[in-house]
Amino acid sequence: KERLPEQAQKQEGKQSSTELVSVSTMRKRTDQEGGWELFQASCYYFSNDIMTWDDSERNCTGMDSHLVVINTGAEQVTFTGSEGMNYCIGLIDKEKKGQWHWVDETPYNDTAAFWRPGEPNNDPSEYCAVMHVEGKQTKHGNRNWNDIACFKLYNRICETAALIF
Ligand SMILES: [Ca+2]
Ligand SMILES: [Ca+2]
Repeated sequence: KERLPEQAQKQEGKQSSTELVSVSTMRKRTDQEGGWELFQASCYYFSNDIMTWDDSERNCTGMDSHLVVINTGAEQVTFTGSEGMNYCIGLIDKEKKGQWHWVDETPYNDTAAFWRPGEPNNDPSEYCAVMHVEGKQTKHGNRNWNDIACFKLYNRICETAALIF
């Protein structure tokens, strides 16, 4: 985890805690620096490639992280704004019973869930979750999660705690 303190120090000056960075900006920085984007208490990685949900989670854990877990409304807001892409998030209904679980064991809380209206639509084949980052807080505002078929290929956002010493 040595990269994290270094990354955190490097970016400390360039980002105030109140600044809201658009997902496009975060993604661009990830691309340019091939690294991780610091926001509040976490570092995020935006993939360029697409994978199934399982492979996405495996890829994140291989980098000492996990698919992004949305803990607060503020964190959710971080991932809204112009893009038009689907990203796997760390939410899965493993037993296909309509019971959602976060990959890091954070308790799933309906009141801190940001499903698009009408989602999850509980289609029998849809038990993995993505967020669809769409342009300019459109009609659905910050509510951009969708349950999707796990075998389909999507981009991903990995998250790991920012270690600042
Ligand atoms: Ca989080
Ligand atoms: Ca759906």
